[in-house]
Amino acid sequence: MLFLMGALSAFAAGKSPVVGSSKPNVLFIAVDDLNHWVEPLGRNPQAKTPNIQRLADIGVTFVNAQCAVPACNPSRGAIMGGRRPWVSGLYMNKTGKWQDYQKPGEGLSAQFLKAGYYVAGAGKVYHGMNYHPEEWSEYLDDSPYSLNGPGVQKNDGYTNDKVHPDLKDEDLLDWHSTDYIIERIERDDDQPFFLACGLYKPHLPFVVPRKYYEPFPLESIKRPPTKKGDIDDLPPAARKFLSGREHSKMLVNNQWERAIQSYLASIYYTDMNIGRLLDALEKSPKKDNTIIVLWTDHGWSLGEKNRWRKFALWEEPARSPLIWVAPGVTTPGTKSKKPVDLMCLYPTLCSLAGIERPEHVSGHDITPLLKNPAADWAYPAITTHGRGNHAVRTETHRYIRYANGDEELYHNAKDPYEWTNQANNPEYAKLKEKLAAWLPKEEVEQLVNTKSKDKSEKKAKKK
Ligand SMILES: [Ca+2]
Repeated sequence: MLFLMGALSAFAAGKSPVVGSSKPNVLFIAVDDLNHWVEPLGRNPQAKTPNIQRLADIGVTFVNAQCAVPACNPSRGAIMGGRRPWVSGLYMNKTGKWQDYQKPGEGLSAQFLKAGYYVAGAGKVYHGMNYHPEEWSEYLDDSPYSLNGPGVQKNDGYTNDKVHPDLKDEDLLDWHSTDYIIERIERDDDQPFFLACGLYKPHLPFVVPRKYYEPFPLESIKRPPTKKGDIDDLPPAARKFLSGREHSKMLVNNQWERAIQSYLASIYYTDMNIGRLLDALEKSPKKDNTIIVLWTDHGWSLGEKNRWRKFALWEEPARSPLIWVAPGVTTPGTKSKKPVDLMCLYPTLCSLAGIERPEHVSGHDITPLLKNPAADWAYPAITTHGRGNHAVRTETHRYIRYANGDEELYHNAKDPYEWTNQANNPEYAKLKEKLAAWLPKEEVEQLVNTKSKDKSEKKAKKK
């Protein structure tokens, strides 16, 4: 009866009594291959990300956030589906489509849809630019748009050689994904929204309009710090992830600085689109009732440990920008040093919106850290790259163990680039044991790599 009276008085005041209208909106920003070269994390002072900094200024930045998996397909599958690779079996980019591991209705957006939200998405939220249609009210049809602009091929790589002189902001899909989400932020209705904007850049090829290169003249570009002999103390299992040939090519062709320049330009372009989303929300009457979360699927190496890209368990490929704004919960401009991994997204968003968390969902609800970034936190962040290979990251250390038992241990607080593997130092034996206790006791099998299976079948047929 009380509820009915409330509804009637809302009518009298000229407001429509939409059920759930007090629920917070969610602006969910997913960025592809954006590493910790963003201003609030400060890993590379050359980077320009004024809008990501602006977001950090109104929220809480997690300075020790780690991906669940350092590859697009399994990272996104784990975050959006709520299952770690060792539970789902989705370990790598090539272990099948994420849809094979997640039934419609199990995903994060589906919970918001069921709770009465308007749920729309654009761009790369899941890998492969696709989604379960049942889990969204609407999704941007991206078929008219180009990922990289006219004339650019997927493998056109690391430098700006292929950038068309007249390439414009709106020639790239990300511009349109951003527009699509802005249009929905601006809608004047009372239904709460969950809007997911999946930005594809800075993913390769590093091709964005020319103006984004201008603040980064080639002669000013500095390489990240490296140490001669850094990789000499890596165990055999770790060496598989070094991709040395790619780095040699970079050196032979004198392209290291050019690649860094192009990555910085690509980040700067992405930051511009994030700024457009923030502008729209700032102007909206909904801004004080909208949660914002910015995350990236994993980090990226640019020559550290003589390697490039993601696909490894070290700090560069595993550390991920993660920033939250939750009105009434977070304090503007704060930082949390507590280690969290991106499995937190699903349970935390459910918790903040008062939506029941499905039973299959793992990961920690980090609401206590959103309220108090220095709150007691008992858990490390865990990253998995292939069955049996895991990193356990605390506020100060990283422990890596591979399927064959090989180990690495780094004192990140003293050795931020992980140059000195302390795994064989007896001083750390107890710490290693403590961190190893977080590793999964059982892991499901990895399905056969569908591509290599095709190849081996073709080979067998040829014979
Ligand atoms: Ca080393």
